[in-house]
Amino acid sequence: MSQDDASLEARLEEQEAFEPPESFVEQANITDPGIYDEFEENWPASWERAADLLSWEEAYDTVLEDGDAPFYEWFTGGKLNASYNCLDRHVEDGAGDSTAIEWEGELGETRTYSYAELLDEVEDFAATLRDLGVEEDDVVTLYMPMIPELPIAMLACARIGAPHSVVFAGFSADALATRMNSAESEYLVTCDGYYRRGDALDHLSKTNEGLEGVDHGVSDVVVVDRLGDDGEHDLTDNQHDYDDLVADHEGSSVEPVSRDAEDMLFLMYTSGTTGQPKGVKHTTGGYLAYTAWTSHAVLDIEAEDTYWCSADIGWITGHSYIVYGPMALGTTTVMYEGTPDYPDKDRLWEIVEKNEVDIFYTAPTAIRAFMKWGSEYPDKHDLSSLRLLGTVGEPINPRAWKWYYKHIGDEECPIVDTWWQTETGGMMITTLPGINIMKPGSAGPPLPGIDARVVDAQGEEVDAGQAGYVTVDNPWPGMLRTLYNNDERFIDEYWQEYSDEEADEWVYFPEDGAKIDDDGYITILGRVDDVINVSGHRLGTMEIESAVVGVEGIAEAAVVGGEHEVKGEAVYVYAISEDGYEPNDDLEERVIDGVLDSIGPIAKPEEVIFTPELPKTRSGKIMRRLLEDIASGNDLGNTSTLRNPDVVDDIAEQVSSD
Ligand code: 6R9
Repeated sequence: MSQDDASLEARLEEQEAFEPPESFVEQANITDPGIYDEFEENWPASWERAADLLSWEEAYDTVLEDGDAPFYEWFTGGKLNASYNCLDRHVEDGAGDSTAIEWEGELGETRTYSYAELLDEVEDFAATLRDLGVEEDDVVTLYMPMIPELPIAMLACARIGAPHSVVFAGFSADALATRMNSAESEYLVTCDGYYRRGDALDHLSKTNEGLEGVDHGVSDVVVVDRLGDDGEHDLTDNQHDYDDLVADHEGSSVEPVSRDAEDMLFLMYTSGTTGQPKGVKHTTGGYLAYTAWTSHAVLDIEAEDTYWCSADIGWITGHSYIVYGPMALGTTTVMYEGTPDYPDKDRLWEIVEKNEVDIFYTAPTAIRAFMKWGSEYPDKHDLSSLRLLGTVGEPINPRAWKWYYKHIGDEECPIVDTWWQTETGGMMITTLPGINIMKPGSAGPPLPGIDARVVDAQGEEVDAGQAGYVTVDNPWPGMLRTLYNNDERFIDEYWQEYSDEEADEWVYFPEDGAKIDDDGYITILGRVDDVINVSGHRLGTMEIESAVVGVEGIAEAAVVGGEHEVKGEAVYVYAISEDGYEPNDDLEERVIDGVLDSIGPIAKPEEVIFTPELPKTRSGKIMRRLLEDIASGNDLGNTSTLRNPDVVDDIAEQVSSD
């Protein structure tokens, strides 16, 4: 590292607030700070601004219908079609030739779809689905990896008014069966397989195993041939080859079905505190308006942009910010099939350079991996096309934020740290990149029109600096409408905690801990089950984690509470050392000092456990609950759904031998 670099690093490390770069502000979609007041003063009519980004077949007559709260309705009386909004209208406006999807397979092959071509594909597949017997309101399950047929199938479903339920391709056969059973879904679109680190994965066998667990009749299964000669392709009687079916429907014209604003667009299953996944229901008008609006206001997307969200479409982030939001705005959305380190650790930066990506949106866990691999990988590429960076999914520690800011954004790109959930449909707490100062580690203020607060257990707003819980006092268009077929659980999970039912005052509870500063910036501390209580003091495990990963030589860490006789709970640190650093007593000492320095003696770790990997869910979230059980010496139960189940035994052995 040169001396210049070293002093730059030192300056960055000290800096706690960052102004949005001038070059960004000059061209930003939203630059008037008056937008916050405007939303508040005119609420809920201010949400018309979001609805105005869409083309409505029939105008809505009410912005917000709150007569049956918390079963809110948005833009009632309005009619529209999501596939029309994401495709036809751009073609009608003369943008048929602009690129809709820029897809890259893991082996390096590419496919480009213009908006006109994508519309053709969607119409052909919509005609196919209809021919198979799919009717309006039938739930179609899509069990597919990151191949273009996935967004095509989603938009085809939307076109004929059949809600889709996408099941992440990395989920197990059991997960597929559970979701198809819950949604009583009789149609499935899947594929023969896909590539991971150069290997052809067999997806069809897993699909077939899942189908055995479906307890109602499945009419038809459509199988995309992704692998060609690399995949076995024996189909049963009700299974059809995608290409054969579509060839029979080539050139079809399928009118977009007119949907009520409140008609279901899709279901997305997400895990809850209990075993049964929750079927989160999103609707056509409110969801599409909300994702289009946040794509415009927060991601600063314009039709001319090339935009890349590296999430998987199997998660809500991919639904909202690969498919619906960006396509409603007519932008070019990049899709990548594979892993970021294949064939080498610069794969993503190669894709950014090649496609001249303007906006890049990813997860903190990915950024920490990039950091661990080292800046030589991004340094090999020209990333100067980038103008905005985003993160989502978990808190980002300031050190990773600054690395992202410097090594990917070259200090020229604002970073939006966007807090939201499957249930919220779109972003809720984040800076507006052309307006707000950025504070690494803090997501920012609630978006205009979002009444998010940080409250104590009684629902009273906490003072600046105090830990509390996030709540949202007013509804918003992108919110879930209910849990599929389970209104009761919907109320229990999200509204019971803070609402006053008698007074008809409803407060949404996302189950996240947070604190707020004097400027109204909210720092998310993690799920409330991650907040630990040490000797009567409430500590955010994420806060401690941030301190740990701030220590030189630590790449990644998870902090949990383990049961403790005297303190109630004690702090356990699981840490991965950076390449080139020995996980020895000295490093342990420095971790403990780091925590003491940044939080205080109350947070002093009981134990620091070095491990080569952390147990993660398939979606890449650290399984903190499991680490708590290890720390507490509890029975670990079934760990087979983890991405890396083997690591659990190794860690448990270390803890018990200490
Ligand atoms: C979009 C998505 C939701 C949970 C949420 C929170 C955590 C998401 C975050 C964040 C801190 C952020 N989360 N974004 N925590 N900062 N910017 O991830 O949806 O999979 O439903 O997860 O993720 O704990 O409650 P989902």
